[in-house]
Amino acid sequence: MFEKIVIANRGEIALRILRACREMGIKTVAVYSSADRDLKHVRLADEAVCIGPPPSADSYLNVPAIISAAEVTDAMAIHPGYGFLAENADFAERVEQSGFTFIGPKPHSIRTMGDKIAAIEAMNAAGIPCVPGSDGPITEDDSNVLEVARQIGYPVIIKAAGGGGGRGMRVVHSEAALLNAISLTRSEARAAFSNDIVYMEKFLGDPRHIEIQVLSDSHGNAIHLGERDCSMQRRHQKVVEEAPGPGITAEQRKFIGERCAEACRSTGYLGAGTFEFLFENGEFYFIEMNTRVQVEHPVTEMITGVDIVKEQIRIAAGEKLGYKQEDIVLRGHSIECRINAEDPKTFMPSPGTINNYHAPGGPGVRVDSHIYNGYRVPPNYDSMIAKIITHGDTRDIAIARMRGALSELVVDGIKTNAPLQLDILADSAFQAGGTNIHFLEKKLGL
Ligand code: MV4
Repeated sequence: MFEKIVIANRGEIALRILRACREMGIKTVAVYSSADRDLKHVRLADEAVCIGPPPSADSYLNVPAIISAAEVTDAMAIHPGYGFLAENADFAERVEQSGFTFIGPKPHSIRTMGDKIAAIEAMNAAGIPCVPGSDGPITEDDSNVLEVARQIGYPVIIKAAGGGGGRGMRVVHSEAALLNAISLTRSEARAAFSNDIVYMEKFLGDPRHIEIQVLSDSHGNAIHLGERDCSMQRRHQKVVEEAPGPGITAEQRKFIGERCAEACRSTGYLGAGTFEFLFENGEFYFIEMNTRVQVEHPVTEMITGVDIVKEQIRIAAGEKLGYKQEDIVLRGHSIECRINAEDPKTFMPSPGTINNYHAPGGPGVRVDSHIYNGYRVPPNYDSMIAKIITHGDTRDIAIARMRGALSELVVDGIKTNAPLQLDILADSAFQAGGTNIHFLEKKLGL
């Protein structure tokens, strides 16, 4: 096992990784920007190294600074968390070339999944159901492109191979609009991702976003931990997540979960990963794979009892998975609400000093947060300041516990989206379960 790990991230996930390390007897090195000297995990870490000024590009994305922090502290591995360098294949490669272990998949897997066309091709080959589409890049042969779209049937969606997470997409409703839409998406993709390769899929009108969590070790063992429903989102930012997915049957879970685990085995995937699907009319359609630990991993931890971050570290150290598929038994229901430092109506960021903080508690309530009384939320980074996670034997109990937890939460001095979260939880459609990806934007009148 590693003796010392560099935590190449900030905020709640850095603290989450530190807690896993502490339990495992691993020493920690925090790397932080000059805006983040007062982060909770920086104080708790065994060592801390300042890696640059506040802008992410000069600190949390500064590859040489992070690798030298590992060198000067004599660490053995680097955990990237989520965001920042977590899905940067070149970073993973340079970490390994410098003699450290990257806690995540091999650079090849990260690179394949970063190219959305290569990802779909690999997943098709591995037996994962995908959205009907162009099966590769859209060509320059316009008559062929029109024929491909006719075969798929309108509406179709044009996506950038270098995009993902909702960036670089355009829906096309008719043949008359197709070629122009492709040109526009190409130009935008060229500017945004320096890659103008685009592909086409059937556009699904009102799907849910269901994702499967997997763990895969270096000894050929892979398991799935069931699904999460992340449909409650606004502008591709998830707001509420839950596990299991309302209405997903044990048979559907086994069908898609086993295919994902088998895809991990056949592609030599290493570590934690998430297969993202659109789910419509009882069918799963693969769209992307995330090769990192995700923000919403706690809901899966709550219903499975598996510590996903500890498993990531154990797998990276070459240990065998601590679980077989039959060991994974789902218990109860879990919901996560992301608490952001933002205006609940305008969604404008609301950085500043938290002068009074009371965390909720009680049975089935977990709070993953780095904030404390007197903490100043810097304006430079993502506005998420806490995740409230509840668990109960039933979805109704998890919802009741979340409504209680949100009403107990006090964060004075800045605005938060807690009022929006309470509105969502009070909504009868949310309470019924199974709302789709458009529900929240419609509710907000967008
Ligand atoms: C789609 C789609 C409908 N049909 N693909 C957006 C994020 C990116 N991961 C894929 N996205 C979508 N792909 C087809 N063929 C609708 C979306 C989409 C979406 C997906 C998941 C969660 C929220 C979303 C919000 C808007 C659109």
